Amino acid sequence: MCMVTSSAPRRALVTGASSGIGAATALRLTSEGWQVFAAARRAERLESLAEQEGIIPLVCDVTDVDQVAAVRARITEAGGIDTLINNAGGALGVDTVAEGKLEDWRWMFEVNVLGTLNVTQAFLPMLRAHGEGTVLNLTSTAGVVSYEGGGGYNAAKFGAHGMTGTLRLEEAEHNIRVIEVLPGMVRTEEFTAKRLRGDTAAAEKVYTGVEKPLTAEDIAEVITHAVTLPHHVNLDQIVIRPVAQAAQHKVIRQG
Ligand code: 8X3
Repeated sequence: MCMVTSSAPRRALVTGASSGIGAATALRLTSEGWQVFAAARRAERLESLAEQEGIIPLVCDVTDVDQVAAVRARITEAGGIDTLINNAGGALGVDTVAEGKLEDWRWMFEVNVLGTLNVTQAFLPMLRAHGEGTVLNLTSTAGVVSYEGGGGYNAAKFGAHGMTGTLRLEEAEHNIRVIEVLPGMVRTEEFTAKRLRGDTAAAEKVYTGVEKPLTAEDIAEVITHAVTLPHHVNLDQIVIRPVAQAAQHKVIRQG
């Protein structure tokens, strides 16, 4: 078993790194001296990220077993990682359960649950061998509180939340720290627009009058803090909301 020394540079894989929280996290970690493997499906969006020193872009769909195996081979060659940040995920639709579309639910389960499983399984042996591994899963407040129209996203994030708890119990004996970050209302370029199928006007309304929704950079700062703490310190569940969102159903709007 290879133990880290305090002078060793930290190395992470961040999935879903081409935009939003993933991109902000990759940038923030590299600004703190980390080497970051930034994985995402869209090569063209990774290009600008790759201009930052310390970021190695890797094109990868987290739901594809062969692509994840290829990424693991590249990362193994390049010296491995000590930290896995499972950020890839997303929501599709705001239908009621009665009206929900099976294909939307399938996509949400694929990316939020099975993608996380796929990447985690691929990298656990490396993290175990490292001796002081960290897995950080980005779930959501939607993974612990249901809301109308949450449907498939609630179900998928509850799934990811459950899996994260199980992983923590199972991997503690391998000295792997498992952190769950559960953001509430975060305004990013893509999350709500994608969920509302490109209806940017409707997406804009979600944030109307909300003073200071969280930003991707806010979440990246919290993630960086959590993974930079001494390894024996596990912030096992971090719920983050803007002050204006006192609870899932209580959002303060001005005007
Ligand atoms: C996003 C939080 O409240 O839109 O993960 O479901 S919410």
